[in-house]
Amino acid sequence: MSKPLEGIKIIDFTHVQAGPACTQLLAWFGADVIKVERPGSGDVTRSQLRDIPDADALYFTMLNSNKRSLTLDTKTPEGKEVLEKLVKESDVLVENFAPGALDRMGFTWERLNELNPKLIVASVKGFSDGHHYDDLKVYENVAQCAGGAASTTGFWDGPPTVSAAALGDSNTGMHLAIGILTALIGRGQTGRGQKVAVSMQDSVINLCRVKLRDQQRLDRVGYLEEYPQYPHGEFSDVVPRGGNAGGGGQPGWVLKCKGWETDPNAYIYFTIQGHAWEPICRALGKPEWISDPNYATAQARQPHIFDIFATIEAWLADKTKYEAVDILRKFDIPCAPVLSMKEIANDPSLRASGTIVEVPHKERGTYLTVGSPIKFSGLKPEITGSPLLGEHTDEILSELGYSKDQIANLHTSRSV
Ligand code: CAO
Repeated sequence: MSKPLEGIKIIDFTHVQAGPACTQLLAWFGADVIKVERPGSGDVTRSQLRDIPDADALYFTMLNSNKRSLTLDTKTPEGKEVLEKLVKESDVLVENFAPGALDRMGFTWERLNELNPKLIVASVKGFSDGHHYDDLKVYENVAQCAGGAASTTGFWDGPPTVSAAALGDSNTGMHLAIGILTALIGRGQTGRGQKVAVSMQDSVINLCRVKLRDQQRLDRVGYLEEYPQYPHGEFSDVVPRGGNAGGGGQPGWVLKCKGWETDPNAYIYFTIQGHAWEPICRALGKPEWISDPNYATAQARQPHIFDIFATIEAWLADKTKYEAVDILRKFDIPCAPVLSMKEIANDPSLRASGTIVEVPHKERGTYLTVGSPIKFSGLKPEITGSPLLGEHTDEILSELGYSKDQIANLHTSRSV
């Protein structure tokens, strides 16, 4: 099966998570992604949080599948020359170095554009260009705090809380991938490359747009009826943390199921969809609630929504989370079990769909990773293991026209 991005060559000058998540996605869909890494050490994640001594850590392997690895010291004259050759032959350069690092290396946008006017130069930074924090180095949780996610996540009586989901890192990488594909289509129209920049703060804000919605509603009316603070608690002038409340017009909460006393994940998420009220009442064995004026409308339910959740929890007390969902799904009620990572790793449906895949690796044997969450009718992305450090150095150099002797010299000078 041919892959849509076959023929697109990408210089993957990325590290840690935000950049690698972007280029990995493009590699799945057929791009030739050449990961450029410092000789000797490589991407810092190769050795971070290792579970097997001396083998590439899962942090690296799970973000760098389907790529080739070229070791290159881009600060030596020989290394710069190799990079320049690569730039002339590539379609995209992706980087997520600290602000100014690429310029300090001598590869400003102007220089790259001069070397290859068709090149798309894509960058992740913590903050956008011109922002008063644009000189900052940024990691995941910093972005979640600067992007409004932390102030609106967690419980009202606790501190701002970050999410386990990589809203700052992988999410930014996904935004950048969209930017790159857009620029590639744009290049097809103009014949010219361009600079594509995505900031981690902006990407988090983009996912927090419903909280900006809430800020404006709060400014106007002084309360937010879908938050647990309504109607009994207090609102200040900023969007509060709403615990596990549903973020839209459908109230919901995480509810205890059988075994919650010992199993930290024996819970389901239960949504009270307005038009599903009748089936909910039937599922719970509370048909009298259907026409009771205290329960019949969403507005009537809101003041005592937590009493309703308590009644549902009483119904759930003798049911596992799976049993509960199996009953509720028959009534068309939007709900799901709270799944642990262990359950996700072993879920047969996720294995069958290719969302969780086991891939071979030269040092590790096999490892589990997340495959493409995007499914196509005409493409089945095949996930391959991540490359060892410098595994493809000689191969890539010879593709660039270097002779065996020249490659040997580059090794001797430690430029590759
Ligand atoms: N050859 C030679 N030098 C190389 C090289 C190579 N192949 N690859 C990297 N380097 C150099 C860089 O040029 C830089 O050198 P200078 O500081 O002398 O300019 C140096 O390595 C360190 O790069 P860095 O500053 O990007 O790395 P760091 O570990 O200090 O910071 C991070 C890491 C992520 C905080 C920073 O890169 C950053 O803020 N990136 C942008 C935001 C981002 O993507 N964050 C998400 C990370 S995922 O959680």
